[in-house]
Amino acid sequence: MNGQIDVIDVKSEILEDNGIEGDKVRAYMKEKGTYLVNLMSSPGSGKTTTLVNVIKALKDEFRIGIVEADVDSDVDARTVTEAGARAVQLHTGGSCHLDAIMAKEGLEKLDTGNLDLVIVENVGNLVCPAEFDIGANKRVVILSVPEGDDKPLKYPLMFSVADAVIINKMDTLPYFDFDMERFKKNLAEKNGRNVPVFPVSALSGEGMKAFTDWLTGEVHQTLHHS
Ligand SMILES: Nc1nc2c(ncn2[C@@H]2O[C@H](COP(=O)(O)OP(=O)(O)OP(=O)(O)O)[C@@H](O)[C@H]2O)c(=O)[nH]1
Ligand SMILES: [Mg+2]
Repeated sequence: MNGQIDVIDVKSEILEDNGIEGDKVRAYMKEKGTYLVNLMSSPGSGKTTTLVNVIKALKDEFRIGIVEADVDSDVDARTVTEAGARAVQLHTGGSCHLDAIMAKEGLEKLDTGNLDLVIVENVGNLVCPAEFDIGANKRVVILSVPEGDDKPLKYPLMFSVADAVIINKMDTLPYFDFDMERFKKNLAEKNGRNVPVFPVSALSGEGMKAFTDWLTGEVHQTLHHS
């Protein structure tokens, strides 16, 4: 043994026409006049808790719908409904991600013609959802402090496709060795677009206004200039 690590590429073929399906969803949403966000993270990073903050902050500004995607259960759909959004729950039947065709089923069910902003909470996973373009205007990735600042290096595709990154659970910073500058350096290595980073605590709501302000600006810019 010489200490060399064998790296085996095990990635299977990506659906070749998913990009085309993503474009169809984008055209469908444009026609409806609805802005679409694809929200992705590991399980438990705080997607649903963030959504509750966003719904509470923006429900007077926008008519908001949520598509929840999980392998099973409807707990998240119930949580966001209680917060004041219209929601549908998709079960992926064991699949670790949504593709554009699955997402469109949820969007049609939501009747997006009456909505300004739809956020898809993707299946909790930092690998598979990154590979699928579901036709969103923006892809937002959440990373929570306990997961560590090295994640862009380990899950490069997810961080390279991100249009914005939320760093959640900032209230736990004293207990972990998460270093924000190191994170930003790791992110920049995999994503050269200088995307915004929003440090927040979804639990307390701290920092969330910067994110909801950014999102509001993006929605207005897209819906009123297209
Ligand atoms: N301390 C702390 N806990 C948080 C914060 N945000 C979320 N949590 C907790 O983290 C746990 C998971 O949060 P969720 O919002 O359900 O995470 P999720 O990403 O939607 O999880 P899945 O849908 O299962 O992938 C819950 O117990 C939340 O209360 C935060 O900012 N700080
Ligand atoms: Mg959730």
